[in-house]
Amino acid sequence: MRAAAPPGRIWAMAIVSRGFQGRRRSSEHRLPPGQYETRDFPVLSAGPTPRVDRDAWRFSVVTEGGERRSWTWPQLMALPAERPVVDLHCVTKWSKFGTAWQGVSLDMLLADVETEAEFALVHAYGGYTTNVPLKDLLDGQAWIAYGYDGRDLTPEHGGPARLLVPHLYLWKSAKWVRGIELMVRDSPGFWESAGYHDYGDPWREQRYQGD
Ligand SMILES: Nc1nc2c(c(=O)[nH]1)N[C@H]1C(S)=C(S)[C@@H](COP(=O)(O)O)O[C@H]1N2
Ligand SMILES: [Mo]
Repeated sequence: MRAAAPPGRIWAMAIVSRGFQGRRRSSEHRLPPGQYETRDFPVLSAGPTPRVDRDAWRFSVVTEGGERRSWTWPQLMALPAERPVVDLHCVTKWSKFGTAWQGVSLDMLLADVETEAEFALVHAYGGYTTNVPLKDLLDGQAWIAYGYDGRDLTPEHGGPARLLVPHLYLWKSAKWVRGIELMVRDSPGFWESAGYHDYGDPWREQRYQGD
């Protein structure tokens, strides 16, 4: 019998579609341990904001064998864009729910790259680095994001483009991203070398080494 959906089903669908506007769960359940919710979008940068010209901008992937693939800005723009809506969690304890981005999935950029590497060191214009296991950049978990809230990503927040890997603390989402170095062995980035956790899962509160 498929004549009518049971009332329970209709109610569930209403909840689900509300979720796409950004209130999927009550805020306690969206908030990892030790975090608080903010509506602002704070800017956290370890140094000055680099101004990167789109004409000169490149994004490169370099394998453990030294093979390089690079994309210019028009080449990035020509790739299919996704519009992830995600919660952000900064290690300084603020979380921001339902942020709306536009960017290219790393699945797309890494699809033709042949590698045995299990680790990635992400490099940014300005010299910032951060390490992420390669598998955390795949399967719809990470993007090269160039749009935020329907507009171009501003330089303060990492424009022209930043990494977005929202299931890890936000220091992993390198602003002004310029490339990914694939590595057979893990190597710490900027904050990881300064005592922050190698992996940085907010739900396991992996803030510092040893957490
Ligand atoms: N290149 C670069 N990326 C960076 C940083 C940085 O200093 N340089 N700071 C990180 C940290 S600690 C955080 S919390 C987020 C902050 O992103 P936002 O300024 O857009 O909020 O960017 C991350 N990415
Ligand atoms: Mo941070």
